[in-house]
Amino acid sequence: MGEDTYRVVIAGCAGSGVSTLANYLGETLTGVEIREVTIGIGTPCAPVQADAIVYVSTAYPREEDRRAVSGLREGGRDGRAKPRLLGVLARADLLEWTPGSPQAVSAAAARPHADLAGLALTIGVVPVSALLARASRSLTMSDMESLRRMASSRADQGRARLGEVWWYSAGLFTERAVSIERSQRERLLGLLDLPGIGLAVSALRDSPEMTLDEMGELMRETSGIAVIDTWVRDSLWDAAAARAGGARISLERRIVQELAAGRGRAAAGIRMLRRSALLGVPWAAERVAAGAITRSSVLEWAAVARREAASARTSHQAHAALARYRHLLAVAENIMTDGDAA
Ligand SMILES: Nc1nc2c(ncn2[C@@H]2O[C@H](COP(=O)(O)OP(=O)(O)OP(=O)(O)O)[C@@H](O)[C@H]2O)c(=O)[nH]1
Ligand SMILES: [Mg+2]
Repeated sequence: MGEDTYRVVIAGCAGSGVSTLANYLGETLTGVEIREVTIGIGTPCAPVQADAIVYVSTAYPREEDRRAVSGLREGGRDGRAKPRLLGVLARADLLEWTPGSPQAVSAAAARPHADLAGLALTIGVVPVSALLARASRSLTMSDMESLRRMASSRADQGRARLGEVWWYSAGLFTERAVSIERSQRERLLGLLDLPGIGLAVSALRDSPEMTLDEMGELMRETSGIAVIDTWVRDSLWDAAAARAGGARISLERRIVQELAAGRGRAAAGIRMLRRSALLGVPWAAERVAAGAITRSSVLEWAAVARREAASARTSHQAHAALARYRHLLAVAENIMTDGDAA
């Protein structure tokens, strides 16, 4: 793995939901290699090199899951710090869902299952529906049109919100939900699965005016994916900062040597150091921050990073925090210069 490559590994047993989550991350993260690792039953997990690892668990982790997690914990990145490791309880939309029930699905409802899986695996586990997270980005106007047609087919009957027989299985849905084309039934099942379609139709029965954007937002909210988005970007940001911290220390050492040997051109060296302070990664904190970025907010983050550098317990953490601090100072300086120029 090269200096400029960042890698996130999505690991889990076959069929656990690895590819759906990996595809979501591949679609939403730029400049990162997403690698899937399938854990075999009975074979030890080979060490992986990554900046962050997401372990996809089922509700009841088995022996091979436990073995894989402890193997992955030992992994490193070219002898650097250990990658961060987070557990995900996949297909969380299905866990508390009962076919035919009017109860709304949500990944959050699977929280107790995730906690139990976390206890078994001895890592933090968050419930996520990667399927609904992907759907939130790929639903189209014609999907909305189909969902609307299904919602309006019984809107006037005043019975249970999802009382039709086809809510009991994907097979029944494919055969019986005839208010929309068969190809659309199949597409919706692939995109949302039955719980997701039920959620969308219920929402439209409650709020017929709902827009495509609002539906996307509902799916994203229900999917619980925001926790993963934040965690992955934070992990990458830390990895980028630690690398930059290491690189900068060798640059500083070189400049000091040059100066000591009387060959130094201090001004050029300092310019180089200042330029190297900026981390050009898309997941840098100030790029993903919500709201306006002002010089004072950036300086506040810098102060936090400085405190973290002072209280770091490992040299890896110290390098990362110091690099974050310098990056944020450079960002603040840029904001100031841009402001002066305006
Ligand atoms: N309802 C629901 N289904 C999901 C979710 N994630 C994955 N699935 C479905 O579960 C099945 C397996 O998902 P994959 O993501 O392909 O799992 P995998 O671990 O890559 O599986 P293999 O490559 O076959 O080992 C597919 O039919 C997916 O559509 C989810 O969040 N919710
Ligand atoms: Mg797969």
